[in-house]
Amino acid sequence: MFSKKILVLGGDGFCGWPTALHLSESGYDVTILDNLSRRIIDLELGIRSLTPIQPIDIRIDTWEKVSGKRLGFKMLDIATDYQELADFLNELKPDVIVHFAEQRAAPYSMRGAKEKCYTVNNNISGTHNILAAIVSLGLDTHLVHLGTMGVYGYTGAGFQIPEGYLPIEVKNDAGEREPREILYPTRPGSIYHMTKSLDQLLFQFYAQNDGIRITDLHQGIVWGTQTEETRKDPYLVNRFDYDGEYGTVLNRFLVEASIGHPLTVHGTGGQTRAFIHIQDTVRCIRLAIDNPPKHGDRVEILNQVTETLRVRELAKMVSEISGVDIQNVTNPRNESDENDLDVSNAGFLSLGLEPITLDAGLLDETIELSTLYRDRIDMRKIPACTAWNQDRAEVLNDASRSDDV
Ligand code: NAD
Ligand code: USQ
Repeated sequence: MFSKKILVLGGDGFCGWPTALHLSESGYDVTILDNLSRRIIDLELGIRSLTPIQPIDIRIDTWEKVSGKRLGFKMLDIATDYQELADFLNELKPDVIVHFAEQRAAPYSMRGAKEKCYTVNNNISGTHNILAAIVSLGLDTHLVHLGTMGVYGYTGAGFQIPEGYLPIEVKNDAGEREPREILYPTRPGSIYHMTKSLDQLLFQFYAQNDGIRITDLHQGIVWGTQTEETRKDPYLVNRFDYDGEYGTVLNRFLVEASIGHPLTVHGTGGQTRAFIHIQDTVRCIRLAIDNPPKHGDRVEILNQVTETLRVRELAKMVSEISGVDIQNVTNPRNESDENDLDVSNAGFLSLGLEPITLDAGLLDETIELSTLYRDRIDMRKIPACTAWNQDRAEVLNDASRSDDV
């Protein structure tokens, strides 16, 4: 039987690892490519995954033992090693490339000039190198990229945010109104989110100029840890970030709850964000692979989200199940304290996604995992200290001085 060859870029990461396992379990021939830069950033920041993730070779051997299926692995930097990447793609000739391999933390991307430059160079060059290699090798590869909801911005549009394209009307030269569709105007809130906005333009160009088939998934904040496959053996456990740079809001609240640390709500907590459980992430990727756009189509953009909630609603939910207090801390980010967010996810629902929602008992699973590994939690790494700009830095400094008094 023909089995699609899938290359998972960034397959050692939080979303990439469970996706690689899910695709392998589903019968695809899967190869992971990763430069292990996240493990190096962990060392640089003095942080580590809450869960004891195994080295990549042990992960791969364990999966073979559990499933009887072997994952390929290539260690390579897609942003700096163009020729090696092109040679590898030419050898593998993947039917599908799933692209997770970017620096993905907004706070890390705002730490300083070094991290801003790294994030832009890594993310933009990586994405462009893949596109240029597909064209120059004449590959018929479907590229599935992980984008972000943050490209739309969080200003509260006053209407449901569509999937990537905004229908507008323009007046033509004869003064008649004509309908058009344009890429939704981006309004990124961090350097990281900005790289995803720039990725979109690269995709638009290569789809239109070279007919590459591209699916761009605007994903919300991923929560949870384990999936059906990563639960099969402790050595397959997924990465879990809880620190102030890489930890995302709901996962941080769940870890805080497990150690009795007050839940760190930034500002009023009126920020509305979109969420998706990691199990749904891997299902969505498979649906995207199984439903590629046609040659000559524009970039297929799907919003990979299952629900929207305010940060304070999340905190209330976690506080109610754990009894831990909520603390409104000074917000280090330059963002609206209160925003509405209504976003369409009609594409994935029409492809058959049955969303997992927040009250599905999976909050308990993550709290249990945090409790199991509580000895690995470093309390000093919990505060989010990266200020978005000079004004925010001064407000944060003032707040910490008044805490000292
Ligand atoms: P992660 O940091 O856990 O994983 C990213 C992986 O990519 C790491 O293993 C890293 O070593 C690898 N990588 C980075 N740059 C590379 C390069 N130049 N060459 C080769 N490998 C490289 O991040 P994640 O949470 O798994 O996110 C994966 C993707 O999904 C990212 O693009 C991110 O923007 C997107 N996303 C994540 C979330 C979330 O909540 N985690 C939400 C929306 C979108
Ligand atoms: N927040 C808190 N307390 C915390 C941590 C965060 O109130 O302890 C707030 C933030 O100020 C922000 C919101 O929670 O308003 C979300 O922050 P986050 O760190 O959970 O998410 P974000 O920085 O947006 O980034 C994450 C992933 C990124 C992905 C994005 C999807 O790291 O890779 O692209 O979620 S989205 O937000 O939909 O664009």
